Amino acid sequence: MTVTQYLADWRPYPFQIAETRLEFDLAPRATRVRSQIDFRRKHAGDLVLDGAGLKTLALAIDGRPLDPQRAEAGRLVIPAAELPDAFTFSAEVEIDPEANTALEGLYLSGGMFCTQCEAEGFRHITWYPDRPDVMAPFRVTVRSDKPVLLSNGNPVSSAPGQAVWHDPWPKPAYLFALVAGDLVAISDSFTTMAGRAVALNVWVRPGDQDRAGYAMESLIRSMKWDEEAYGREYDLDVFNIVAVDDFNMGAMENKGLNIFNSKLVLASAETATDGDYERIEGVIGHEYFHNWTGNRITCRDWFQLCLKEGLTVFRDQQFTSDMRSAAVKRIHDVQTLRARQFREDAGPLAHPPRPDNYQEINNFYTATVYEKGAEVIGMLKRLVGDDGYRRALDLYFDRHDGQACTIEDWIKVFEDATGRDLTQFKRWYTDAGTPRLTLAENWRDGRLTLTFRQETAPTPGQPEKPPRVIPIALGLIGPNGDEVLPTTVLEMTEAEQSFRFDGLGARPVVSLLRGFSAPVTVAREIAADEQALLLAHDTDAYARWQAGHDLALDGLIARATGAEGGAAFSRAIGGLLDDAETGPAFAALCLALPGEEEIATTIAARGGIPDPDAIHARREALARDIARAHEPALARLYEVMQTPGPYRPDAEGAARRSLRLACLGLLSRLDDGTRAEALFGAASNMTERQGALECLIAAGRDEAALAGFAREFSGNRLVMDKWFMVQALRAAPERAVARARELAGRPDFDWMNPNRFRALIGGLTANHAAFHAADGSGYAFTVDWLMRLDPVNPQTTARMCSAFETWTRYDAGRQARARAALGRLAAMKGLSRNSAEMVTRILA
Ligand code: 0A1
Ligand code: ZN
Repeated sequence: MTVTQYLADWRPYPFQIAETRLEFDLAPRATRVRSQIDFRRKHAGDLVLDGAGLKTLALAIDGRPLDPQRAEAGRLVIPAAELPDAFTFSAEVEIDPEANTALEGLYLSGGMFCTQCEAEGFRHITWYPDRPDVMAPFRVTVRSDKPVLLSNGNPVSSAPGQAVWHDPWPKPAYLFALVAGDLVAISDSFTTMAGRAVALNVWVRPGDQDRAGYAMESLIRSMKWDEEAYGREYDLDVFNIVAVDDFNMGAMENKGLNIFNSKLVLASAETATDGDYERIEGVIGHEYFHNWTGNRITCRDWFQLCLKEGLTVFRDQQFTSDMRSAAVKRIHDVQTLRARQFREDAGPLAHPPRPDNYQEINNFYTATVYEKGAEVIGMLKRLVGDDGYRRALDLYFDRHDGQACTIEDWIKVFEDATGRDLTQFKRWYTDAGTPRLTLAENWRDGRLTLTFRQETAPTPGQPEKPPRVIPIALGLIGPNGDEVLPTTVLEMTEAEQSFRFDGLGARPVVSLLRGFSAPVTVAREIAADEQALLLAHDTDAYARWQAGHDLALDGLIARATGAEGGAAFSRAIGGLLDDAETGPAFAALCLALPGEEEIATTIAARGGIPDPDAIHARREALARDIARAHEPALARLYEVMQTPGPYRPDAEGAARRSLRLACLGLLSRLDDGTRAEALFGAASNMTERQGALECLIAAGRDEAALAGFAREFSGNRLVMDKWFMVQALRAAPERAVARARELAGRPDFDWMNPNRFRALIGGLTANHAAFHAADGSGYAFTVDWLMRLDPVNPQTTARMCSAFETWTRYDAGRQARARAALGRLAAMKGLSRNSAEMVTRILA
């Protein structure tokens, strides 16, 4: 039976909790959990508690036993008539962490006890009001023979076999955490702006300490940044981070005890790439920033998820821009948004940043809630200005500290702090779909008239799309490359709207949507030489990159549909390579051709049917043409961009390596991987190692390199994940499915580990032409594995179903094969609620 939850059905919980006390006696097969919860009545109503998979041994109210049989599947209801206004509910339950392969609640990872309670994991631990608007201080006793015993808050006492923790800050159950294991810490301390000392620990398995330093440095930078940028100070005596190998997501912001997927903690030059380092810094920041945006102020219900996630992503993006290059970060974020969120918004899984119904909340940790949620905040900031934003955030923290809030509360602080009416703006939160902005230009007697239209296609459940407020940042570039109008923000509020610019000498080129000022797609007539002018002269880095990217995309689409294309892009690359040394990261971004998925998306958006094989072949051909046309410059840059001296994971070094690898990628199309082989043998860092390996795989010259890599890193799970991933992702499409199948048969394909599963199966689904192989082998292989994983780990299975969200854009043959594969999954006996919801929506 599927039950849909509706936002409109939310009702306040009848009770508040004065304190929650928990005692754990940990054992792999039979952990005992004793709870005491002090309830006080606030409103009329029964006591309703959530529980899942619990063996209930005892229940009591104020010490008077209740029959444990009263617990039904999933719920325990005690009628109001049986309850005084203030009472203590107690329970004793038994749970089995070792059997918990879903990694939700209390489970074991590599012999270590750990928890994951967001969104509804706590009900797998004990009976509780498992909803984010019920907040309580927690006192937790952990008994175990493991040497390190951790929970939220401050340590009260610690002795061999037992530790007591107290978290004074009221929190919902989803922020509860417990860890018990054989762990070692690297430790440091941070003095807050008020002068309080905070003990910091990053806990890892013995032997991993030498790879935890960067996580610690990132934590310290995050704490300092949040004080400087938002005036937010940390509020406990200790901050613990624990790295675990088995984790469904990236990391989790449990109060004072963040739990991380080990791939977002552990890094060394030899084992992690520049991208890994940047992600570690960003996610450490993200989870730390949640302490204020998520923990001190949390969500009233799960429909409001983007209240904490959109804002915290926005804050981590600001942090990374401040630590690294703002321009490069913005372009990366736009790339991710387009690749993941625009794709989601254009298909059957489209939903607004604040949905109003769901079946399984774990299916809503999406690019829309996270990344679009962040874009919406970026627009708000642009509309109210930096000062308005700062005033609104100060008011938010002041007004709502300690509360569980809604998007309405969030919008209200902006209205109150700035005096703006944000009624229309709110549609960004409630409406799904990506607006398509079209621009028509009229030039006459020194006057440029820009007429914009906005249109949003219907999305599931939302046929009508009224116009939204769209901040359009633009500038004007004269024909000689000079900027004749600096960045100006137009506020579009109507379906169609014109803006005039007078007194211009010669017809300028519009540099549109500077800084990607709104999450929209743009359709405009622009000549290749105008795009080249923007690429050469625009003052806005994002708009420059976009101009080059559009040139490449137009060329690729012309080719993919049979025509010649890409010559203008190739010419523009010439100019770019000449001054690549002054901005290597930017040059690398421009050199990277649009991916096959993006080409397919663009073809579909323009009303065509993408042919994955043709897209692959023509993209390869353009890459080869560009390499041939610019070989000397690329070869020179490849040499010049070496980074001598010891590896440092900073933005500068990363920029040089990214340009070097972009050159190598193109050159490998000419030298059959000769340079890549040399680099693979000589590289002392994983960035170049992996970059070279990817080139060798694409060139089909990978046997020795892969064998050497596996020999060297067989003991390192995270590095071996890369080994699995790059093969599935980079193998030539005609070989990839067979290769993935072979890899899946290896004894070290530990598929119950989410990282390993995602590496191989996710690697293949991201190999566009392989996943969409015309014979359906990519679809069938993927579904075989999803069916195997679903009973073990529904969350990870369900998330990976989104590989199929674009299936209707392909030809009839592929559609039939995708439908057949999805049909098998849908018909599977005992399919989880998580996957059932995904497949139903995808097939709808
Ligand atoms: N709140 C975390 C994300 C997260 C969500 C669910 C999880 O388990 C199902 C785990 C982590 C974040 O935004 O980082
Ligand atoms: Zn988050």
